[in-house]
Amino acid sequence: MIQYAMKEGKVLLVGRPNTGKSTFINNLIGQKVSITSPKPQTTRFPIKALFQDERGKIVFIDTPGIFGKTQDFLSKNINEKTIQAINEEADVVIYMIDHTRRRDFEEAKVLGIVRKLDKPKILVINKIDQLETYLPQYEYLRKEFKRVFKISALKRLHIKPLLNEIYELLPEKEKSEIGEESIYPLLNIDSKIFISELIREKIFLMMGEEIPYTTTVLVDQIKERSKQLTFIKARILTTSPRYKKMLIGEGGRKIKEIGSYARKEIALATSKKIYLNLTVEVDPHWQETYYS
Ligand SMILES: Nc1nc2c(ncn2[C@@H]2O[C@H](COP(=O)(O)OP(=O)(O)OP(=O)(O)O)[C@@H](O)[C@H]2O)c(=O)[nH]1
Ligand SMILES: [Mg+2]
Repeated sequence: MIQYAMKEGKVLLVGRPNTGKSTFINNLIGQKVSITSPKPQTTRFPIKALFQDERGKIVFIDTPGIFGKTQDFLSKNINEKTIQAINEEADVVIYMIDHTRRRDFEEAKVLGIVRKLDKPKILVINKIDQLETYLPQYEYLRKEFKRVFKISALKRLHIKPLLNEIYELLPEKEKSEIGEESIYPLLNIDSKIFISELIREKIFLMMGEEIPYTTTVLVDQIKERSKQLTFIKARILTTSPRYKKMLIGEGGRKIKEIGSYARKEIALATSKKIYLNLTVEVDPHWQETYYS
């Protein structure tokens, strides 16, 4: 009998905010493991997700987008932690860019970090389904990256050749070294993180520009009331009474909308009926408490 060694390794996704890193991972895995939104820095901590097929196993590590300007505590902290995560071991690095946005100092900052990484790198130009382009501004990168792929993470275009290349670059392993316990998918009713991330995503999608950055979500309780019904208690923390008012909305309309949208998705993902008790609280110091 011929024994084929399996390929196995870690692939790190790096890029400025909003380039489509989380969308790429979700669409590759086939379920939501990392929340996405049109707002920058939706992802706040590295998220690992396991991809498997007949060729082997790949742990994708999604990272928060690196901000160019970091004046506030939260984004400074996220940047620092992301850079730490980037420097941890990975077998392959995917540097993802969004050709629909101009190259600027933020892109230069990320490129500076990527340049220092002594690992096989792949340049991925995402959002090729979009016609508006600044691609000529990125052409110079072709000299630096031997491997360049143009994809659409959203429309799932040209993902296959990229995946083939990743497998080419990964080492062969006689025996799997991946500990399943350390890996999401977060799609699990017991996961407080998964639920708080889904609620946070709805805030990113349903509130104006500044509000999402003033908030975080804590899940206090997940309790099975019966075989069918699960009770969840969660709190949105925000930094000032003014934001609390906006999150609640007139007659409680906004918070109801956020809660209902999140509840439906949690129910769908877990095949359970969900009762979600969602409230808003003011905590001016949540960033220091939960992100340092
Ligand atoms: N048109 C188009 N939009 C995309 C594509 N990939 C992602 N997007 C959109 O780009 C926005 C950002 O996507 P995310 O996946 O949240 O981006 P990210 O890089 O994870 O962002 P951060 O977590 O903030 O670093 C979302 O509105 C996505 O729907 C794509 O291939 N084409
Ligand atoms: Mg993301």
